[in-house]
Amino acid sequence: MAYDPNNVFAKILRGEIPCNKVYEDEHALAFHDINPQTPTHILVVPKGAYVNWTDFSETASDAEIAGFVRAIATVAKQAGVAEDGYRVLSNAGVNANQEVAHLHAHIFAGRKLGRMVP
Ligand code: IU
Repeated sequence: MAYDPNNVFAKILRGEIPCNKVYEDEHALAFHDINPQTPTHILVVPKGAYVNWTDFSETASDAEIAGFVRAIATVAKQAGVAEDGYRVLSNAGVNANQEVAHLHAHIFAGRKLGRMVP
């Protein structure tokens, strides 16, 4: 799928739409989900223009990939949920109900989470 530069996370990255930012570095931006499903629900997005794991893994640099993964762990620690535990989830594609076509990882935390079910 071609990357749409007008997707909402692209607009957030460009500063055209505000977000409740919790973390930013060279490779990633993290902000609170606008419709939280758990007491802590943060989205981490890579700064590059990637739709999903396919184009990210095939075209991002190793530094971008490492930066994104590190940002997820850093955000969880910074949010104070690393000790008690959290869930990282990323929807990719239609069957997973990916709503925003810019790669992102959800961090869910702040309460006991149910078992993962498809
Ligand atoms: P999904 O993995 O693509 O299904 O999740 C997209 C998430 O982006 C979803 O949890 C929305 O609540 C969230 N979101 C947001 O935080 N800010 C927005 O402006 C929009 C969606 I549109």
